[in-house]
Amino acid sequence: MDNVSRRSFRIFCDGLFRTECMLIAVATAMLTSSMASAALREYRVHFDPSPSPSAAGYIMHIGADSADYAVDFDLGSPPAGGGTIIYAMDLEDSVDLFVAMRAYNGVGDVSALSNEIRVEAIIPPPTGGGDTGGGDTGGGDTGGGDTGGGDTGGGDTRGGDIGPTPMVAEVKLGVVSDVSGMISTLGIDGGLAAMTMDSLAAAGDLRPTTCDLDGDGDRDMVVGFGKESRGQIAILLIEDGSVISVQSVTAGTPGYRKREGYTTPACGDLDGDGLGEIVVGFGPRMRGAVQIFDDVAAGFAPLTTARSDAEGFMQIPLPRKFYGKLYPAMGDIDGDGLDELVIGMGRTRTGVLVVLDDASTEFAVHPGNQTGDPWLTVDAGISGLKGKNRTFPALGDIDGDGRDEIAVSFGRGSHARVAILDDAVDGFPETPGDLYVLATGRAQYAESDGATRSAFGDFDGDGVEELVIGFRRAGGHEVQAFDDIGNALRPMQTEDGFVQTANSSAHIMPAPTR
Ligand SMILES: [Ca+2]
Ligand SMILES: [Ca+2]
Ligand SMILES: [Ca+2]
Ligand SMILES: [Ca+2]
Repeated sequence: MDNVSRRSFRIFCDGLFRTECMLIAVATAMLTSSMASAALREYRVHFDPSPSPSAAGYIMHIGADSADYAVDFDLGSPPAGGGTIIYAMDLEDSVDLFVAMRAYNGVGDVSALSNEIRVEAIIPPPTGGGDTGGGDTGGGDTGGGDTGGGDTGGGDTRGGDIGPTPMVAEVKLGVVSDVSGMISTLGIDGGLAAMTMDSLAAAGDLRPTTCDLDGDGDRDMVVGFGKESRGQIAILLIEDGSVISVQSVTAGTPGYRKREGYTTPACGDLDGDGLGEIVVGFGPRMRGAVQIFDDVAAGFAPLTTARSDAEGFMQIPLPRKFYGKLYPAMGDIDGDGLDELVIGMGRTRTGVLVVLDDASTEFAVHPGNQTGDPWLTVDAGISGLKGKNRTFPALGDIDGDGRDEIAVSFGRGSHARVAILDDAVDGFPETPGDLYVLATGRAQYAESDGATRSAFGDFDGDGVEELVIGFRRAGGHEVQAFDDIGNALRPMQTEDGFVQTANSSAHIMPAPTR
């Protein structure tokens, strides 16, 4: 594995082509010392899924010698409902690589290897010229043929000279706390800057979210904490990167605060007046209720509506027998200027989301949901979780059309896949072709843990939002940023999109303040 570095592969399994899954390898050349000289290459490899109905997933094998594979990656299965998988991994780019596939079934039996394709090494450009080199080398032209469980079709290759999109210098990607309770922000160079202090943050369980609470055009932050917080939530108004006001609210019933106490807040403008409201998700003891707090002008008092009581508690429609946590998020999925309320859930049989319309409709189930159920199923092709699916939504306009998409992160065992649902107008959210599944994280993390958190922000200042992904445990010290859809979800800032802190035990929670 020592020589595995610097080349990233992407795999798309596109639901529009049910019988065909495409594998795209993106190879990014490291070109001498010139910053702007990285060349991006994409390799497309098509393969037909195994004809066996018992095939549960696919493994990609890669080696530096033909038929001698040093590393393998469990790709899981393509989403049953269709969609696109993009799989990124870092690989050596100075040697030819040989790639083959196997299918496996639910009890771990594996098929014979498919035929093999070769991905050619990237030939370094002449040095010293200072110009961007790269050219169009690489791009293994792969033959067809079929073997075993997979028919590996021709790999059509695409050259290019596109490097990672640079971010605006002042972008902060997430927050981290230390044992003193200091909450720091992660800059694009991996540096940490102290933002505020909160004794509740000392336990290391931060649940931050960002939005414009006071209508001044920049983002503020709301932070929930773990059990020891007993429902306390910090509200940080931020201007020019500095915290100018700290307020707090206490969420949950007295019994909840005592026994579970942790909170997952979201914020957004539910009534379209330009000021952000706060919605808080809880653990199982709140039995599927969230709590809504009004905006800063109302002193963040509980918001009473036809659906929420005097304390702001509102029951969310739940699948039967649901007994888990709720993870709210907000965004404008229909472009009417009011934010919808999207609720992710813990411990469900499949990935489930509830999408409620804004406050003007009293949080009715959003009409974009045509399923007949109050919830939507999000199938990212993750198998084997057995009732332990968790969905963590985030909303942002990643295609720049003025309506927010929903990114859904999942828990442990999800191979670091993130599903992206198009907005409520352009096919929201059940059209298979509109469900993208983005494979994130380093290959080893995706395999061993795979839990992610997503957040959106405009990191390059072009007015379109990008996506930042956070990990945990062994992956917690870094986040990974992806450019918008118009820029093909390419990595940002670094060639693989990772921005990391020097402290390997840090746990960065994605929470862009831009
Ligand atoms: Ca509002
Ligand atoms: Ca809306
Ligand atoms: Ca959009
Ligand atoms: Ca942008």
